Amino acid sequence: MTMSDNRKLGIAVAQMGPVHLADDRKAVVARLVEMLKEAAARGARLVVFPELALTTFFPRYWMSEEEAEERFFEHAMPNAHVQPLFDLAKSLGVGFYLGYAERTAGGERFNTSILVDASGNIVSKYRKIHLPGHSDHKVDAPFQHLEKKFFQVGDAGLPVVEAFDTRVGMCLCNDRRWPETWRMMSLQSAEVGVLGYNTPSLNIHWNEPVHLRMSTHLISLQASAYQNAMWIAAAAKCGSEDGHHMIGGSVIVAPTGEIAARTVTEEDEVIVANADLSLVEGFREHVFNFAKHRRPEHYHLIVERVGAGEPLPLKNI
Ligand code: CDV
Repeated sequence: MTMSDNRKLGIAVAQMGPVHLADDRKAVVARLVEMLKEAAARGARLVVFPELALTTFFPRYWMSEEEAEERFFEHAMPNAHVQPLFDLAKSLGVGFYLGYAERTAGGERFNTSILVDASGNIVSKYRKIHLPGHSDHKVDAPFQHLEKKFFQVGDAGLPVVEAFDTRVGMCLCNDRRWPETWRMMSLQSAEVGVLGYNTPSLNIHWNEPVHLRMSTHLISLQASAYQNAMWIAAAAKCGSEDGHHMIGGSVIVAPTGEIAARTVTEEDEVIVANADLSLVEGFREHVFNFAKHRRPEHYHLIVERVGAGEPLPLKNI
């Protein structure tokens, strides 16, 4: 594909290595600060951090909701722990995307992310919609996946916001596996989708071979970037958190479906791409010109049915 000089956005993904139970917020934020500095020095204007970036991936542990709130949730954003990140971003003129566990003033709990612009203002918030896992205690399992216990289903939709001279859509982890996530973004003309994830290498829900964890992750992102003609920037928290391994494979994917940048470690690592946003326009004028080619009158089951059901009656045969 030919690239144009017209519309470029320096996007960085700041992958995180493990965050252990013993690691405090101050130490974690210091790591984020270092990666933000590196990303800015390498030309990024937007830095994408992982889901639940400030703590270990705590839904793997059985505990009461009250204990989880006390240990792992943020009760305000920004707060004293993350303020250094906001201050640095503002002074460097760089924005960021950050996932964290949110406890609202009204006592609700969400798996949340925020988009912060180059002036240090929170310009959008997302609360995770596709919550995987379970709410009961699986006593025989090697670890838990308690997102359905600790979090409510998000109530902020799939937001797309004008920022960084483009439109940015936000989502978290399991959302990437659902085509509806990305279609909701592209129908709002998002040109960039940002994603943070924690993907355990073992899946306690079904016996999925370990190698498929990486391939289903990449397939989801590459297909979604292409089919929705958008850039996707995806940041992992990975490596072994107190013996619980999670995949890396943080990527920046172009609207061609090609991987423009990919991490090679399971540690803190910054990757950068100078994303040509005109690629989005090219696809949307031609093969994925939605206004010309989509046929929503034939898609009604997508919003009418949740689970799979019977085939529709045959028509005009
Ligand atoms: N944090 C996640 O949403 N993780 C899921 C796992 C449980 C499959 C994921 O889709 O990666």
